[in-house]
Amino acid sequence: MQIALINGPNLNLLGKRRPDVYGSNSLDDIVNSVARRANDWKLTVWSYQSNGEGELVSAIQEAAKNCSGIIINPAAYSHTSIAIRDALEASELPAIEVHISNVFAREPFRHHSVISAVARGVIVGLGAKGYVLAVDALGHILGRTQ
Ligand code: CA2
Repeated sequence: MQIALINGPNLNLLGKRRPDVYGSNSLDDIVNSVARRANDWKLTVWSYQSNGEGELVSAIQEAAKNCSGIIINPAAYSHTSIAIRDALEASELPAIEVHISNVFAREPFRHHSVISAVARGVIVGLGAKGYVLAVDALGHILGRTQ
């Protein structure tokens, strides 16, 4: 059984800029830690990052065909993208929305996510660890055992 890990715009810069906000882990570090934790649940991971909204919509449609759940950090599109929200809803997959930073402690425009209503759960402000916790959430939701 496979899960998708989908990351949105600028998250390819993780570890290279703004460690004060987003920590020092690179996206590769995060993908590796998600894959390791997923392996404990006998899950494999398909990982995808894009800076483009349409590409992210296509990735979600791809995940709907090949995966049983989604971990997604839509990044700035969390606050604006009805297209990503609609794609997630259409996928009918359990999705965990992850934000590395505590968006509620930041600018007001980050306080609302249009994605959260179609996510099964949301993990906010726990740094890169949030992605690993999202694997555990999906493991439980998918009825897997470790
Ligand atoms: O906290 C999160 O995970 C966010 O989804 C990150 C987004 C931001 O727009 C959301 O409000 C909250 C931004 C990702 C940008 O990532 C960077 C990484 C390194 C350097 C600069 C940006």
